[in-house]
Amino acid sequence: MRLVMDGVPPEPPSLVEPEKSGNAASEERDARVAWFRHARYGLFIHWGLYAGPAGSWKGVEYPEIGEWIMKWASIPVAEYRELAAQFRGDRFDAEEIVSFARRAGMRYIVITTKHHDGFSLFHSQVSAFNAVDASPAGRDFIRELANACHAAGMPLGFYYSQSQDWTHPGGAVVRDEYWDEAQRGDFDAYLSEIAEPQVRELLTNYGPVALIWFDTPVHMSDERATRFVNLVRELQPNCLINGRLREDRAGFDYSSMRDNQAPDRGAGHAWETPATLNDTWGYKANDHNWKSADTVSFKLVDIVSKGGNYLLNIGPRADGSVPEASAEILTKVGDWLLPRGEAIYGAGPTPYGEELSGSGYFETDKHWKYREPQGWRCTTQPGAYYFFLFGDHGAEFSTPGLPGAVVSVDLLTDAGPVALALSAADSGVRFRLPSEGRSVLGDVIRVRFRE
Ligand code: JFZ
Repeated sequence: MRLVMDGVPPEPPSLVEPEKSGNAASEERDARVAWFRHARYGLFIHWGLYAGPAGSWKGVEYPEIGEWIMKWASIPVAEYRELAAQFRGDRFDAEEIVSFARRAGMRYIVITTKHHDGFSLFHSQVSAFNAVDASPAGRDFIRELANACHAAGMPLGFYYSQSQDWTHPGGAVVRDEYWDEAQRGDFDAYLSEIAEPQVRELLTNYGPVALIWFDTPVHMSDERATRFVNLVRELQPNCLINGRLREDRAGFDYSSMRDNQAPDRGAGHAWETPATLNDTWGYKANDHNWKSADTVSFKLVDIVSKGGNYLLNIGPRADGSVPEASAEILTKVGDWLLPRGEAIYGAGPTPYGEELSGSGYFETDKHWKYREPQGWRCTTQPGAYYFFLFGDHGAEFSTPGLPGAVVSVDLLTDAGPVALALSAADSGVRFRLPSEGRSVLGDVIRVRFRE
C-alpha cells in the first residue's frame, strides 16, 4: 500500500482524539456513536470510473492504487470525463451487495459517492458529471443502495471527497500539483458551488445517512471544515463524521486511523481502521495480492480488542460485479464470525493489555510491519470474557486473572458452544482445547463468571 500523501515515511500509528476538534459535548457524541461501536465491522466500497482502466492507461500499468489513475497517468480532464461514456454498471445489484455484506458479518456499508475524480454515483443538480446524466447507465446507484440498505436495516455511510476534486475547477489536488489547466480555479468557489451542495443533496435525498466519510483534507482549514460540520448537524444530526475532514485529522465523532494501520492499544473514544483486501481500493485487474481469511479474522479481533472498528474494502469492476476472490475471503470470514458474533458485536476492549505490546502495524511501500496472526486477544461482554487464540497455539491455555468466580468455559464452534473441562490456574483458569471444533481463523473461548 502506498502512502500517496507524501514522500516521507509515515508517522507511527496513532489516534487523534475527537475532543481536539472542539466537538459537541461528549455525551451527545457517545449517544450518536453507540450503534457504530456495536457494529465493529463494515464494508467499504470503492467504485467509480477508475474501475474501467483498472490500473492501466494506454498500455502502461501503474503500480499504485487504482482509483488514483487519473493522477498517475496525468490524464487531462476532458479525456478522463470520456470514461463516463463507457460506464454501464449493468451488473451492479444493490440488494445482492447488502445481502453479501450481511452474510459476511459486516454491520455497516460505506460507499464512494464521489471520489477524487469528481464523478458522482448519485444524481446531482450542481454537476452533470454523474452516473445519471453522464453515463449510459442512467442510474442513481446511491439511491439503489440506499433503498436496499434501508429495507434491510443496514446502516449506510457516504464517502465523499470534499477537498480533492480533479475534474471540477478549483477542486484541490495534493501539493497543488495540477496536471491540466482546466483543474485550476477558486477553491472556495468549488466548495460553495459543488462540494457543499452535493453534501446537502446526499443528506437530503437518500433518507437517514449513518455516517459521512470525508477524506484527504487538503486545504481544509478549521473554518472550511466547520461549514461541513454545520451542514451535517443541520440536516442529519445523528449522522457521524469521521476523522478526515480537517487538515489536522482531528476526529469528529470518531477518529480514523491511517489506511491499513492499527494502533498499539485502544483509546476511550471510537475509532476505525480503513483497510484494503489487496493493495488497492478501486478495482485493478492485476492485483491479486489478497489477504487471507485468517489474516482478516485476526485483524478484526485485534482491532475490536482495542476498541476499534474495521472497515474493509471491496473494489467492484466497472460493470458493478464484485471480484470473486474478495467475495470468497469475506464469506469465509463470515462463516467463522457469525457463530461467534457475541465475542465481536458490541464487545468491549481487552481488560488486560499485556498481550498487545508492540502489536500496532502499518503497511506501506516504505515500511512493512505486519503482524502474522499470533498470540491471543481478549474482548468482553457483561459477565464474560472471550479469549481468541491465533496461530499454532497448542491445546492448553491459562487466562490471566478474572474478575469473579468462573461459571463456565466454552469453546465457541460453528455448531455452537462446547463446554470445556477446566482447572484453576495461578489467578485465572486453565483449560485444554478438544481437537474437534477448532478453526484456523481463530479459536474463541468464552469464560463466564459471576461478579
Ligand atoms: C485516501 C484516498 O486517497 C484513497 O484513494 C482511498 O479512498 C483511501 C481510503 O483514502 O487515501 C489516503 C488517505 C489518508 C492516508 C493515506 C491514504 N493516510 O492518512 O495515511
